[in-house]
Amino acid sequence: MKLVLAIIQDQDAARLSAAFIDNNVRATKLSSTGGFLRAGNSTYIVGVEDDRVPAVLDIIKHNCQARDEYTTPPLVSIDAAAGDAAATNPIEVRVGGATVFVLPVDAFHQF
Ligand code: 2BA
Repeated sequence: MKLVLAIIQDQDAARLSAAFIDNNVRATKLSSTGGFLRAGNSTYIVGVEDDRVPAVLDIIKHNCQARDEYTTPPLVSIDAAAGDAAATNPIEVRVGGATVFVLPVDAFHQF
């Protein structure tokens, strides 16, 4: 058995949840926050038999799309001693459709 951890954009969550249900994939959705953009995203935990991992990855791949987002980096200090800081220009980042980890599962219990 494997544990698939998939971090996706919130905009794709409803579609992905529906696709999991349609394909009889059991999943748990967590609300998460990206460390860089500090924006909300969604993390899915999916426990699945080894032979179904490729199908689960395929569902994620086909229901999550990459998008360009803009973020403003933190103020840059130009004279720390004087406490001066300059605003920085927004930068564009390409946020992936999905960041996915596949982990081995030692044991699975449901009580
Ligand atoms: P965030 O950390 O908010 O990152 C959003 C996007 O910002 C990233 O997209 C990437 O394009 C960019 N980015 C992240 N860190 C950066 C940095 N230090 N310098 C420049 N640009 C940076 P993705 O790579 O597609 O990641 C989307 C989300 O997936 C991330 O949101 C984070 O929540 C998660 N993630 C990505 N890689 C991860 C990892 N190795 N471990 C845990 N979570 C990860």
